[in-house]
Amino acid sequence: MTAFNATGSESDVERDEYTPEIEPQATWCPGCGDFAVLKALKGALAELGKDPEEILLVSGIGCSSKINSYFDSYGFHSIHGRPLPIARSANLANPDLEVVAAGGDGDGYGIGGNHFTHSARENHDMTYIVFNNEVFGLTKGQSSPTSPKGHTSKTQKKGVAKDPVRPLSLGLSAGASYIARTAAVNPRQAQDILVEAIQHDGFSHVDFLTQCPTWNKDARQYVPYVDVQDSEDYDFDITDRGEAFEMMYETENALYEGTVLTGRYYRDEERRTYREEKQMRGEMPDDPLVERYFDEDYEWERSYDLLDRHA
Ligand SMILES: Cc1ncc(C[n+]2csc(CCOP(=O)(O)OP(=O)(O)O)c2C)c(N)n1
Ligand code: SF4
Repeated sequence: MTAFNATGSESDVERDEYTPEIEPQATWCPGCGDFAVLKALKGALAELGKDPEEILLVSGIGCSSKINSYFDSYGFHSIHGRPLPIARSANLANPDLEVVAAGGDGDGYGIGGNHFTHSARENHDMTYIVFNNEVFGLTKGQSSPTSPKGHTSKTQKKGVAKDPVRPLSLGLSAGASYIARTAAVNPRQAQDILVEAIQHDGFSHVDFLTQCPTWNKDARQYVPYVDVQDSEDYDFDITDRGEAFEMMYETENALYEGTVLTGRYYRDEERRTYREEKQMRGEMPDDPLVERYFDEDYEWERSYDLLDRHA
């Protein structure tokens, strides 16, 4: 069967091609929002006509990071909070790979928060999907960086005393050049957003609201969403950083007041990726490391010169 993408062009790649031949024993709970991310990602890559061998999926540790087990492509199931450094290096070594990094809100906005801000700052060409269920799922329900103030859990019996991390504003202030939020309850929008994020040249940050019915029954992820881009009330210029900040401020407050707003918030097509910036400065050769590695005639002296010059 042929898949059609948002612009109507055809792709011969089917969603099922990303399903491993030997399916692992499912360890995601019934009703977990992570299934929706998996489906949307497979759908987006199929829509784009990407073969599984063109993809590298790098994850951290957490329920969400188990996505690698359910996905057939090159993969790297790394350590807690560390998918981005691995994804960055892979992208620099082999820019032909479509690099997707994935993990939970604890993984990305907590322990890996520093990698998140600096990957966005450097505008590495990749898509980063954060499964935001506002809780630590794998370790059984502790409050996470996005749990709202007052959220009670086994570790926060009297309720979280801190304000939550504001992921969209954080991504924008750090320098991500594509930012969107979508939700497991909205599969069509989720797939469209992942198509755009993957196509975007630069660091794409997708905050994906997922539900954890096992440990976070109160999450607002079940509340009906409003698509900011489709709503007449939210007519703004997606390329204007100031307007994006205002929209995010409104959205991130609204989330904690009970309204889930999702959609695209920011897109900067002009900004150079890290690779482009380095190449423009003559600090990175045109031929990627992976090609040099497999090229028996490669003059390694050239790389050493380059290293010396920039040491
Ligand atoms: C360095 C390190 N610290 C802590 C842990 C324990 N740990 C594993 S997963 C996790 C949090 C998972 O929550 P999140 O990243 O939000 O993902 P989810 O399980 O909700 O998808 C923690 C604290 C670990 N594995 N490694
Ligand atoms: S514990 Fe929560 S996040 Fe983990 S698989 Fe179950 S429902 Fe999903």
